[in-house]
Amino acid sequence: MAKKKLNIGIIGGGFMGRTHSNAFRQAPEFFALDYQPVLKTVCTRSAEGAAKFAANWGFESSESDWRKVIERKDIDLIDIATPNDTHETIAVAAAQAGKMVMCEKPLGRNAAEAERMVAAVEAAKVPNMVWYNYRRVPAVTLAKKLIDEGRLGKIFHYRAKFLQDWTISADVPQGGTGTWRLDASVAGSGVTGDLLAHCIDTALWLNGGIETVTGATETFVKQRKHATTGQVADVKIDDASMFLSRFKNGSLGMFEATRYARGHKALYTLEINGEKASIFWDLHDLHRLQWFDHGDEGRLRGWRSIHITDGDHPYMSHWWVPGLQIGYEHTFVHQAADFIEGLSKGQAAAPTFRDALATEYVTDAVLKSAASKQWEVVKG
Ligand code: NAI
Ligand code: SOE
Repeated sequence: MAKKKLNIGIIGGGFMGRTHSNAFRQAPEFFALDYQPVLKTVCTRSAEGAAKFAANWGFESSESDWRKVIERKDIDLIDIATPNDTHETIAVAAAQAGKMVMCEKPLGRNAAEAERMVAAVEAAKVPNMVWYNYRRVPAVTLAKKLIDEGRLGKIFHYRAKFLQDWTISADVPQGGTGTWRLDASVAGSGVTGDLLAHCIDTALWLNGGIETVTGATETFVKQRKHATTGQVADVKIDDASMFLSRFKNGSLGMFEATRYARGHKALYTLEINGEKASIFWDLHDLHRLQWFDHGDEGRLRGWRSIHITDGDHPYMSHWWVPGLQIGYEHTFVHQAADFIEGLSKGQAAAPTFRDALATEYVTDAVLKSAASKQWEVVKG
């Protein structure tokens, strides 16, 4: 029987436009899906760039005005892979047009934008999802299963950091491709929304809600040239951000993100310490889950390095033979496949827009606390 078609319009043809295009191409090859994703159109700011991207990735057409994509009757799903300042407008318009919506993280530049996005998709009752892809690293998904099985027991500590070093030079501009992340009007915030948001999403998923936070941020380079105006302007994003938190389950959290950790390009690590066991994971070694089980026989007790390559591990039976690895791009393939499976089952795949709003409440509270120098209560 012919599969139902899922006609996709991707808005944005940069870094994430590529990971998403690859994901929708790969997902039906490796997962048994009821829907066949069809790359109908891609939209970027430049018509020439969009046409080139479309030819490269096998899209049927290209556009340079996202509104035209939303108006098209032959598009079922709008996938937003553009900078943060565009997420709300595109998502709300897409939902109001009755399209399914997938959106890159952070959902909005702040919780107020994200709330309006949640309201729009929920009013329209359209399937929706946010690309917090690190949940779908098989080792991280295994961590979730082990926690849910109660193998860690009561959780005491959650520790996460996301370290980079690409903005140390004062010559890096604000605004422009990639460097839009340094322009607060586009990004919303700095590393809080860009990097800590990933750590928070995973933490909320693995360890439940956060009640209160106390944070500190710093902007090390105070002025930078703006790529579009050519003028030197104050930098309004946070270059580094860290916070302590109290989770609803009684555990304590410690989080850090920076773009000033010389030598680190994307060091995302998390560690969870429970009464019975501990877990450690590192994005640079993404197919290993470090596991310490206090229930092991004393003589043999120690940190185990679980190599996530076996068919028993989450997602791995869909890939190669045991012993062989997968990587970063597969997290997006898993997310696309889960979204499509969710459509078949009539069940929303997480994180939905509402799930991602919880992350925005935490990032807003962190920034509020950095300004007030007080503990702040997280909304929600
Ligand atoms: P990028 O700068 O590489 O690409 C942005 C693309 O959006 C470009 O093709 C540009 O032409 C297009 N664009 C911008 N404004 C547009 C408009 N008004 N209409 C149509 N197209 C427009 O950006 P990147 O790195 O792909 O980031 C996009 C989003 O993905 C951001 O929200 C970012 O936070 C998120 N992201 C998420 C990652 C993850 O780990 N899940 C990794 C990297 C980015
Ligand atoms: C920034 O360099 C960045 O690309 C973030 O925008 C992503 O969300 C993160 O996954 C990797 O780093």
